[in-house]
Amino acid sequence: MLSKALIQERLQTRFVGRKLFVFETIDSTNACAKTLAEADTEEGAVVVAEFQTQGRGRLGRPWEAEANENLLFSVILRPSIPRPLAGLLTFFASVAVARAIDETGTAPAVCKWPNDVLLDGKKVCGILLENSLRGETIEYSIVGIGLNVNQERFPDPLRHRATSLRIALGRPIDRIDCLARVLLSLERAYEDVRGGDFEAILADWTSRCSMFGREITVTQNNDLVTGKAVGLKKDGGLVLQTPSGPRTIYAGDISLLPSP
Ligand code: BT5
Repeated sequence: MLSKALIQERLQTRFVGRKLFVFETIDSTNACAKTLAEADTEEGAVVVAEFQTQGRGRLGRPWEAEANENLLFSVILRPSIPRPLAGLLTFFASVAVARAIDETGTAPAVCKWPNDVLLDGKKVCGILLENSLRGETIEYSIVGIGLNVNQERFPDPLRHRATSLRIALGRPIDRIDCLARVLLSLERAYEDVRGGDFEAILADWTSRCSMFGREITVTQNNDLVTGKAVGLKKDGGLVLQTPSGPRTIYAGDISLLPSP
């Protein structure tokens, strides 16, 4: 079981996770972190739960994870970066999680635009970034992370699309050790980006992404855009070469089309 004392014993961070809230069951760690951030809780505070009754992804989609098997947590950050860079925090979190996953001995973790981390072509982690913007600045950012750790089976329709560290490695993983690694990785990566320099993060993210040079489809609400993924803009926009010219996409879900 995850306990505050055991987690704090293993933490190697300076500030991330030093203020820690651990729940058995909660609606959503992101919702809780948001309430705490509104009440001026400090940067680096982390909310962890063993189970979420309303775990959420983007656009109100559910995040489903068995109790006591996974990592479900949210980090409060207060980066002093200009508003147009706010969306880049998703890339920072993806890269930080991917680096921590690599340390467990898996094949290199892959990043999928905009907010997924994959192992063996399946989603092992989803990230939900929720920013509170005031004028031109970011008041706070909540980085919500759902990492599948020891769950061995996923219900339909996730069965063929989700995986866990345990499935990838063929052995159970110490969740406290894993959480401590991810929080340390987040803190280290944050040192780079808190002042607005995302260059190294975007380079790492791009090197972990398998879609460039391939035909993909992006679904955005009811809009469907198909084209070749050619690059990532400095603000995180995905550039597609479409039959009607280049297009930059900022939100949506991508799927790779089969190679011809
Ligand atoms: C995400 O959204 O991938 C972001 C998920 C963030 C979850 C964390 S858990 C801690 C924190 N507190 C919260 O309330 N949320 C965050 P999106 O890209 O919209 O993907 C959601 C989709 O992923 C769902 O519609 C499912 O298809 C799929 N999915 C749900 N649970 C999954 C799981 N355990 N593993 C893999 N895929 C899953």
